[in-house]
Amino acid sequence: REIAYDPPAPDTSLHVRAARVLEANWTGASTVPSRSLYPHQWSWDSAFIAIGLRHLSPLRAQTELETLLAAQWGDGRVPHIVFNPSVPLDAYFPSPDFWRSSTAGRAAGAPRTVQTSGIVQPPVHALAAWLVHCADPGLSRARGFLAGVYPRLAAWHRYLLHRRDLGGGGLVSVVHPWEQGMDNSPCWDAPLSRITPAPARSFRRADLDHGAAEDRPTDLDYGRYVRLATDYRDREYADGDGEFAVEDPAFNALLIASEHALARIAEELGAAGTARHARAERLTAALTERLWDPAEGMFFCRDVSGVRAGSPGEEGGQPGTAPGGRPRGELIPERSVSGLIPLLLPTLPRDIAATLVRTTSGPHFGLGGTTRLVPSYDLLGEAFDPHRYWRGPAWFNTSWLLERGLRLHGERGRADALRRAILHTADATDFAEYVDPYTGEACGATGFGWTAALALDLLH
Ligand code: 9WN
Repeated sequence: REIAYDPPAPDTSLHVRAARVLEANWTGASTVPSRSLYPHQWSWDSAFIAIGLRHLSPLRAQTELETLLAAQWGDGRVPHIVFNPSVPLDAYFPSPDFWRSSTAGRAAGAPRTVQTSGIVQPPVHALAAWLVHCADPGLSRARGFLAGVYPRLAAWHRYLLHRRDLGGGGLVSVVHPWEQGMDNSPCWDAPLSRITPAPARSFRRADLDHGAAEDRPTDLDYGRYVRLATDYRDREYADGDGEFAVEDPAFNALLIASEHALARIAEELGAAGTARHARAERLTAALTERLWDPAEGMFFCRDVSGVRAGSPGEEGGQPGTAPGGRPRGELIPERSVSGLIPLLLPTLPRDIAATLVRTTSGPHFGLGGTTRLVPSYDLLGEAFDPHRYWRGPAWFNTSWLLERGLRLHGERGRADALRRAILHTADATDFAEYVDPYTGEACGATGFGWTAALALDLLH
């Protein structure tokens, strides 16, 4: 006689489902952002993923960061993609044969054993390493985790501060929209318009095999991305001569947050963190000086393409400064979520933090009113499109960063509401890559790595 068997109800809590996404995207030494769209290791994705993974497996979280840092170049840059050699070349564009890291990157010290891209992404890594350590200090100490990653993280920050101060005013510039991570943000429209696109027939986009064309960057955008990356590669990834250089608020704010984290890591390792905290302070002052717009109540990008660092301003002014003491280059008048992210900085002047909170909930971003999560771009901006990638949709990493910022600056009610909205939307969309900021409708891939990881982090 058959025994009646009542299987237990499947455990489908958000926690369990997020853990399953991270399990499914784990490749053995790192996690892919998405099995379909992004089948390799991405730099800032890995940092966010490690922040969530630490709650499931501190060992895997440590490994995630160690794998990425093992692909670091001799000059200190951490590449934005580490390619998985077992994935077919045509699964993602641009593939290793485009970047040619082991040949074109030789002068900059690209590794010989792994293939990588030659550009970078926002430096969230020291912050992630510190948070991963804190999840299990015993395991971290036993494995010498921080001692192993510290010199690599220090070299990474050194690369950015020494080779990428292209505006000459102490901040780091990105040389490609992919570096900042918000690929087709309207902030890049003006500086990109000067770039002659590579002919459409010279490359084949793989993203359109998996993503809807109307949710992705356009072919014209891609032509320009390809041109910029090709030129950088053909200069053997030497910094300083490119046609595109922009100081971005989020990229620099993440560097500052990571520099504070690096100070803590140094202290944990028995060294002094004072000089690093002081450097983070100086960077915060430069960020405010160069990118804050008091009239608009937020930070903006500064286009420093063509401004040569180290060349004194006319009439012998300071590098990075025009006669009269004004910073050189122009602010780009587009409101991006990037301009709110400095809220995450602990020592931001109080009035600036308070203004940023107001801007976040005002008509341009609508948080707590018309929008569920923070849109990537100005709701009232001419280029706003609720579905097109970084031109309006809400993303989970930026909302997570703002949740931290709101909490840090004592905005508990708003932080709690944003936390609930992030968890609800991650749950309802099967961990979407990005969503319509008004309706929460899923766009792009589902089962997306950092969405699952950051939801997990907020559950703890
Ligand atoms: C180019 C992986 C990455 C993210 C970026 C996001 C997108 C790549 C692409 O995917 O960029 O790096 O092919 O569109 O814009 O932020 O890191 O998830």
